[in-house]
Amino acid sequence: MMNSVLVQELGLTYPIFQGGMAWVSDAALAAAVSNAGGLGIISAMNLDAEYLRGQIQKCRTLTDKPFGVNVMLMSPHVQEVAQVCAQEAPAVVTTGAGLPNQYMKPWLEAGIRVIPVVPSTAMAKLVERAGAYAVIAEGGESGGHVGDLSTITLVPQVVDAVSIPVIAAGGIADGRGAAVAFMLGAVGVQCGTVFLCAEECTVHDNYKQKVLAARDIDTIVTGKRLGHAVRSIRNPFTKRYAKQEYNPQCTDDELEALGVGALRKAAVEGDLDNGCFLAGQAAAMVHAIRPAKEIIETMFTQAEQLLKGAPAWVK
Ligand code: TUI
Repeated sequence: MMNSVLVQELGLTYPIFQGGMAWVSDAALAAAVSNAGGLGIISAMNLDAEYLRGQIQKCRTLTDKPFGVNVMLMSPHVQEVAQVCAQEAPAVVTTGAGLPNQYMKPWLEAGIRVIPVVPSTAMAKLVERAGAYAVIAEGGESGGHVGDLSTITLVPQVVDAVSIPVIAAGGIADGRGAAVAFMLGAVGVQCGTVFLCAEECTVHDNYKQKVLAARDIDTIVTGKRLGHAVRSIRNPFTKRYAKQEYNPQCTDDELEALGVGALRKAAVEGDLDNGCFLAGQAAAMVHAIRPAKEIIETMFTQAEQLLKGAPAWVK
């Protein structure tokens, strides 16, 4: 078994979070991960507060274990979503795509452990000062909204910059990645892409098939021109988008309009041509649809073996 502050203090069996993925991380997936001994996370994405309340309440009927909520800070509903978090008080709130400081006080007062995703040491320090319990240092290998640094450079720098626990994310899909995270000074990992192919994940089957078919170079980052770079699996949508991104005749508003609804089209409709299939570089390392419990247990059996074998490298 892994020895980690996340296991001791959050009541987990395995030090792994399931990332909050828009249109993917619902109560069913979160409960499956929590029941398997990790921390399941419901994504509030860009829907309203009542959607989130319903998902939290549903999750409570599916598991007695702790779970979390991910607040996407660019959501138009972020104020009311933040309020529902304070009212419903899940064990953990993670945040993404922005600085959460202005929302944190009511969460902390409700006894929630606030764990922001940070793409830099500067942001890690800011949220530490505001009372974050831990940070998730997410490298640009991840799917969705990406920062500039890679996981292998970001994690140790964040570990050195703050005194709160650091969780590593971005590019981790098996026990090798998890073992590396601990070597870099992290106390746990957050994984998204590998859980897209969890049996309990309710995303459209075409999405799972896109992940299963992905090769190493099949993801692409688009959206830099508008200031929010996102990584997804190459398809006709990303081809059209990338072309327009470099077309000076295409206005920013037109570019923005191209992306509207594309996540939903991928996750709910399985629209292979017009959907945006967010996934990390680890997509190519996902080879099967498996129960969440099996994904987690296999990962940590391998990580434990590797870490136990580490002394063999030293004479
Ligand atoms: O948030 C994510 N991943 C996401 S959010 C998302 S929805 C979306 N759709 C279109 C455009 C943008 C988002 C899809 N995937 N991961 C956590 C994460 N947070 N990665 C990077 C960051 C981040 C970036 C900048 C956190 C803070 C930050 O602060 C910069 C600022 O000035 O706000």
